[in-house]
Amino acid sequence: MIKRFFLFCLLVLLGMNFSSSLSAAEQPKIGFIVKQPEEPWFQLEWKFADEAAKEKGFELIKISGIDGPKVLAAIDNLATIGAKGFVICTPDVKLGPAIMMRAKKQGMKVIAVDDRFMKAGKPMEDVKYLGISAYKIGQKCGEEAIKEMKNRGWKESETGVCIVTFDELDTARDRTNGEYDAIVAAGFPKDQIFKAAQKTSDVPGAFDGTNILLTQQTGFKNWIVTGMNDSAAIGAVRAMEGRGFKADNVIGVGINGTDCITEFKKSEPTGFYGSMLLSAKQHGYDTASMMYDWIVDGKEPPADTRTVGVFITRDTWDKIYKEQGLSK
Ligand code: FCA
Repeated sequence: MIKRFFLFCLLVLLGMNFSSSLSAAEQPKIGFIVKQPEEPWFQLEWKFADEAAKEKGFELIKISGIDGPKVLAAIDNLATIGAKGFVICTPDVKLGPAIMMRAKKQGMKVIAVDDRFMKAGKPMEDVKYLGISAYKIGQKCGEEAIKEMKNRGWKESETGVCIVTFDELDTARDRTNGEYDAIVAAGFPKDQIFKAAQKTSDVPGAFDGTNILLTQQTGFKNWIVTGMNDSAAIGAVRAMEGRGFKADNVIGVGINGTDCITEFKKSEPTGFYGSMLLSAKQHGYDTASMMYDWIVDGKEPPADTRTVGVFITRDTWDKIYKEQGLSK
């Protein structure tokens, strides 16, 4: 009897060992390539994708793909180690066809996240995509900025609007068009709304673009600044500070709600007023999970998923972060 019991235990233990080593070896590998790994937004996407990997049991390979050659090399490397698919926020939407060609050659599945692939100036609708409801989110930024302008009792005639634009990118253009339209819809004079083009979609790009605008427009006491994301608004706020416009005279509104937390945590408020907090969890966790289900169960992801956002400010972000399980 005792002998039998020990034999049973031994078999159970062996079985456990065997099955766990088997599953480790058989865990599918999934790549997650991002264009700007230094942005907190992309770090959060990765973090949530990692959570999906732990829960579902796959290996997530996080790769920085800052330009075309790096992305194509990353796809080849992923194929070499046996990955069957990847999620990507491409550094350039025009790389879409080249990425798809390489993925096809390597027999890999692709989900585009955040930035949609373009071919001959049109979105590649045949590539699975998860992105934000860009225009609506932009509109909300415009509405919130105008609301705050009214709260502060600023005179319209003394206020300029600076919209930092990055028109090469569809999702960016939709966002800034939404911002512009909402501000115009609120009755704000069109000739006091200015676009400051970004050469690069980062803080220095927005800083430079806004500085150029500020050398041309010197007559305003107050400024509303907004753009495609937090980096755009932060760059513009820094340029404003350089010209003496501080928190009391600047309403900066961003998008992402992730790259602006350092602004909110500063002991004194800056001109960065608020941001549309997007769902990094859906962008990271959901896309990675969809890729897993596609590879393992053959379940195709939806063709086009759009996510929404919620407005946060220096006063509300902490509470909303806690509610969403984002606080550390
Ligand atoms: C783009 C932007 C990011 C983020 C994302 C949802 O990729 O560059 O900052 O806003 O869309």
